[in-house]
Amino acid sequence: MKELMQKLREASIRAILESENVETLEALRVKYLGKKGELTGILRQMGKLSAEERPAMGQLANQLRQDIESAIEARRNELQSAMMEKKLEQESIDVTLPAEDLRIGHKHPMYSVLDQIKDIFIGMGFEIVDGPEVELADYNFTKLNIEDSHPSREWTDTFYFKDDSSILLRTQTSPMQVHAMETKPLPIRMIAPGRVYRKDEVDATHSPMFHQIEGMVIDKGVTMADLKATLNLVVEKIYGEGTVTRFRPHHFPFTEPSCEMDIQCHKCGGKGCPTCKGQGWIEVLGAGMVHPKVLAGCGIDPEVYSGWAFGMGLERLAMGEYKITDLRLIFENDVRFLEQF
Ligand code: 2NL
Repeated sequence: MKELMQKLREASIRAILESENVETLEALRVKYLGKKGELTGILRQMGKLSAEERPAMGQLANQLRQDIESAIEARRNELQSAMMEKKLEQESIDVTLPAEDLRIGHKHPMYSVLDQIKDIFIGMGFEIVDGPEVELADYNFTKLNIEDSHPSREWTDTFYFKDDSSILLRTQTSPMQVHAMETKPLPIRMIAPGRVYRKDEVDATHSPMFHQIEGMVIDKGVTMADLKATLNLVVEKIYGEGTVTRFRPHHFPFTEPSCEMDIQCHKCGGKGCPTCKGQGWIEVLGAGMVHPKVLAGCGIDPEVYSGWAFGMGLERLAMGEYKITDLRLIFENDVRFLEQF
């Protein structure tokens, strides 16, 4: 029995030292020390021994168990630290390797023109107002003196949320000025840029979603002279000093009188060229004196206060500024397009 144990000691210690990973090591533990293991097998035979022999053999067996256990433990530690070392080696970072190229994005051309316009108006003391794209028809149409039968209210033109045409996607940014007149203390100097929606089929010049910027001033004694002077200053900042403008009579339900402003073509100086389509003039915005009915409807006394307002499409401005010929390019967000600005 002593010999059996000596053989087991030699065989097990060797196998433990030669084991290559913790899984094999665990299998060895079961093989030698498990319930059906080899040492247990030997201990079972203790019954055959005499009472004198038994204690010494028992002690030997216990010693062997302890030695095998500590050999397993020692090998386990060795294997684990080797594994850790290998892992650390694999995960080490070579800080001298060249870094991956970071693709840094940049401003969308729409936001370049928008930010430019914002800066101009902020410089003149205007406030920038943001607001909801889902509106009540009351704010989008009625309070702007747009009558019930106006074509822009048609189901074919406007995105409505309800059968009764009471809630819609705003078709212009004017509801923002209505909210401002109803809630802000006077005087008001504000611009309201944002998305607007109309049921248009997509083509090179139309999109069901586009951007507008509207502006408004309400104060005592505001006249058409303020409108012209301010807007002249704005286009000079955008198109350069000395830019010639003209104001043509027009009609909007929410302003009276109303006008459209053209700039003399900055390309040909008014002679007529492809940029101005041979006209010599380029239409840039619509404007007018806020209609007394609109003021009164927002709780402002038109006998005391007056105001001017304007509205313009941002896409057309961006397309002109960056020579973009197809509106769809602005919304596709293809990096090959965006990278050019
Ligand atoms: C255009 C013309 C315009 C306004 C918008 C406005 C808003 C209120 C009262 C009065 Cl609350 N006016 N906005 C005024 C004149 C013209 O837009 O061609 N937009 C693209």
